[in-house]
Amino acid sequence: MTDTFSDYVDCTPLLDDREALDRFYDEHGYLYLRGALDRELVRTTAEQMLEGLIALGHTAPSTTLDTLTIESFEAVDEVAMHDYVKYDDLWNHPSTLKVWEKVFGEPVFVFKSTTIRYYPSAAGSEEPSFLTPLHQDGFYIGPNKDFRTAWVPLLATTPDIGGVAVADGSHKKGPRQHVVTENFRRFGHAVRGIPAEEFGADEQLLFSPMEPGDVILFHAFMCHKSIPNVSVDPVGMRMSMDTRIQPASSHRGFNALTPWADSAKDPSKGVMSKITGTPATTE
Ligand SMILES: O=C(O)CCC(=O)C(=O)O
Repeated sequence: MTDTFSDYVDCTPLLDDREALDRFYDEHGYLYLRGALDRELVRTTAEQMLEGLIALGHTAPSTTLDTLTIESFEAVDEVAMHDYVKYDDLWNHPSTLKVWEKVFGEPVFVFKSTTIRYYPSAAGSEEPSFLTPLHQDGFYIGPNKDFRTAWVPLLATTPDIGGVAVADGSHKKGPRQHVVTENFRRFGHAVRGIPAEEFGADEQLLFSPMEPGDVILFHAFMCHKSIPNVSVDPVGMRMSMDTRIQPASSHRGFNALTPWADSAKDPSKGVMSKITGTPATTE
């Protein structure tokens, strides 16, 4: 695997060309749309995340989005944070739904489960274990695999602030083997990722700086991973969130129907069964 990145290709010009949009997605497994979402709505979501971090005591009340830093992601009560960040208002806003429907070419259903990320700089320390190893969301989420992940920055990202890297066209090989990776842990459990030998030397990782209003959507079998926040001068926060979207007519699995704060509670259901290795009673 290489750690040098090429840029995502900007697919915004294809948004009104159904055939070209689908052709790009089928070939590359992602769509990167610049400035497609309402920046004010994204800003409001960022402010809500800040409000949560202030209310839970992780930063001073006078902090602004420009001055925000926190000591530690793990010290923050992630479940409590979900009460502050009204992401469904962004995901399901009529202007946002229009974008999703253009992308899918049909009515959509946005998953109730959203992951919110507020990562301070880890420059000079070990790579944080809560980041994601190379993986496919289709390994963790089902049972139907016709969903696409939507990943949005709430603050601008840079190569130092980090974000998500996707492996161009990697969805075409279908589901891959995932094995326990001790370096990456969630809720105290080692999570599974794609071993280096399963990832071809010719598979190109893509990463681009993103602005609030941008979104990258990618295939359930797209191989992707976290890029850590190692920002120094200036030090910045990585604030982003991601959900999954599927055709409205498709089956709705456990993660589609269950808010993150509830799905995190039961190790036999949804993504938690994959993280803990517990046999799934419900996917
Ligand atoms: O944002 C990240 O660090 C990783 C995102 C990710 O793995 C996902 O959206 O499935």
